Amino acid sequence: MVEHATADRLTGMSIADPAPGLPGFVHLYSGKVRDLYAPIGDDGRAREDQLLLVASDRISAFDFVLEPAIPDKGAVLTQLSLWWFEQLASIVPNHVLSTDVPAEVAGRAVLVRRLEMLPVECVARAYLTGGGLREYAADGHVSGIRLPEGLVDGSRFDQPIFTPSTKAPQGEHDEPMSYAAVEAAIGSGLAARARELTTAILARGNEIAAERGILIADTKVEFGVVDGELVLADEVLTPDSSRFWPADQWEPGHTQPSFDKEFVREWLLSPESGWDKASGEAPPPLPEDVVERTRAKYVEAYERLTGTTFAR
Ligand code: Q0Z
Repeated sequence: MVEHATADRLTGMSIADPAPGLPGFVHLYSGKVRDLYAPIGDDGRAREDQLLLVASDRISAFDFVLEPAIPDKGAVLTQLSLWWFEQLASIVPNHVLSTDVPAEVAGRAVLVRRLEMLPVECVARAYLTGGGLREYAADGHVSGIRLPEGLVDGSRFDQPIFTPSTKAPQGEHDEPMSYAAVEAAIGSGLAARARELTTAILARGNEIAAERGILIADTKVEFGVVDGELVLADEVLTPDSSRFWPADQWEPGHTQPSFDKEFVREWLLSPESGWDKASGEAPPPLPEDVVERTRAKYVEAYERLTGTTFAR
């Protein structure tokens, strides 16, 4: 088989393969922008205790995966997530085993401990926006938490709130979950710990990011369970798992510009793109300058947060 294409079963035509085969690994699953593999063990079978998480350069917006890819996005997000795991190590242990990965995915893949994952998306919000804002507008509550009157899009909470959601199958949207439903799903002890850790991760993340001119409006984290204790898994505090906002443009009362996808969304919604969001059609390919400026935003987020240069 060729490396970056695969034959279509019916037509025999070559089609783009978003998750090429990796020697020594079995492909398990691909999300919109990431791919999951299992290493093949000495016995020639897929290991059940480890996973390889591979971040691609693909970018999504308005629920579409766009073309072309953003060069280095996968490496920037992987390196940022690894940096955050270190920053958070005194708060929570994590799933990372090794960054020694095949050359094809160097810098954008991590070998991790395969865990029993909580069947809950653990979301914390430090600012009101998105789905939280929609819930608040309906009845003044978010995830069952009564909030003060008069909040607007972009308002900051005194402290992050826990707003868990269901893990929807691919192609469907996560639904808000009450705290009682989380307790019923995983038990009250793990629910309390998940709430405590998720909000602590966002609070600490914002302490660090604020010094570097970035606000983290909200974030989604995933936990596994080892010996009854929570272990932080997946990716953490990246622009794909969180809303990053430029601090100097924060102005409650309207939608805040997205740190990373601002140029992409602006161009797609502009007349220049010729795309009608309501049409249901796939968006047109991004122009080179939008790709380049978007790449620069990911690199800027990485460099501002970590205080180090991103080496390609
Ligand atoms: C993460 C995902 C994808 C990357 C499963 N340590 C773990 N143990 C068990 N399962 C997971 C993890 Cl991180 C796990 N995902 C989400 C999908 C690429 C991550 F396609 N799914």
